[in-house]
Amino acid sequence: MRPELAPFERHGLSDGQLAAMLRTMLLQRTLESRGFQLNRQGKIPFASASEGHEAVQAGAAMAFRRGHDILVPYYRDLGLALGIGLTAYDVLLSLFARAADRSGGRQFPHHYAARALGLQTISSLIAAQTCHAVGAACAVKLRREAGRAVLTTFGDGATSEGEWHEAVNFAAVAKLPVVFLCENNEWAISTPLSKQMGQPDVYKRAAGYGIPGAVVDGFDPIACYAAVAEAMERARSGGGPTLLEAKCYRFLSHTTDDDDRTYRTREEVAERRKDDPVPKFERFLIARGILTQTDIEALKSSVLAETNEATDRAEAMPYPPPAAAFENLYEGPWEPWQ
Ligand SMILES: Cc1ncc(C[n+]2csc(CCOP(=O)(O)OP(=O)(O)O)c2C)c(N)n1
Ligand SMILES: [Mg+2]
Repeated sequence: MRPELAPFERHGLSDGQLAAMLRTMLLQRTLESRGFQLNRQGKIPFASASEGHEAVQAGAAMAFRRGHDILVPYYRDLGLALGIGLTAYDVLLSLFARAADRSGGRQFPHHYAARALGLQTISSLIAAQTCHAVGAACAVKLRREAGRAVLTTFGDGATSEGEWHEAVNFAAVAKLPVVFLCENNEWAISTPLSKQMGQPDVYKRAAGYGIPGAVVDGFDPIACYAAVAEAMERARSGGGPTLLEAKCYRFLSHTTDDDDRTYRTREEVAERRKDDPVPKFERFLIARGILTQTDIEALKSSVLAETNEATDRAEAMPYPPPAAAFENLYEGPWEPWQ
């Protein structure tokens, strides 16, 4: 007989929500390797990597209230975007830069936007999004939009930028409804954490701004959900900003344009892979009797089928016509974030 497992704290998440988080994590991983494959086949110029960030993003997405909250993410947030409703087809249209992409094929790959989902367009400039998020939170407060909060994400490297400090400070002074979530993966391209900051904990800086700060295991989607849900609820109910830090790791190169073998050892990466959050969460859900191995195989087949179908459909779509390069620049009828 199997020994009884100690009960786990599910923070109100149903079995269906736990399974949905795993599906998002699996879809993220499948879509991401599709991006790398398409790049190596010469079909797309570029793709980002987010392996190692699946748990924090699936947890954060589950804490986001679609239709109410605003998400101001960064380029490594594929799983967060999927978790709040972006589709595999949207992602592939972005990678293939087709006319049907929401930006008309003109944004950088993995720089999504979807107004209906509350997903604000991504800025490539490190930390710039934290100021955009504070602006959005300021608008929410001035308009007295009750029950609405802004979630913004960034890497460890972004916390060295002046804009990051200005954003957190302004939000703290004005008590804005915003949550700052650092996805600390220990690297900023080739710069290790030890060359980025004098001590390794980003969340401790919260004290310097007079706001709550907390750290969470970024490989545990339930813990990440709980931390983000609590901070978002504080923001929605007038309690002001929070600085969260999720400790995770980047398993792949920075992007398809980078080769991490030039600056970190294979041993380091292999060691961190032992804690890979995706198989870890699969094992957890099986051990708790929430899913069976067969259920997980079915989920994997379904995300692969979805990715294959979206790849073929997006690839068959036309590029924007050359004249479209001049549309939506200076005048004419256009809406931001379309
Ligand atoms: C202002 C600015 N400086 C430099 C860059 C080049 N750059 C792109 S990603 C990156 C590393 C960012 O690292 P981190 O914030 O830890 O996020 P991660 O990519 O590790 O998730 C840098 C330096 C940039 N995009 N913008
Ligand atoms: Mg980093």
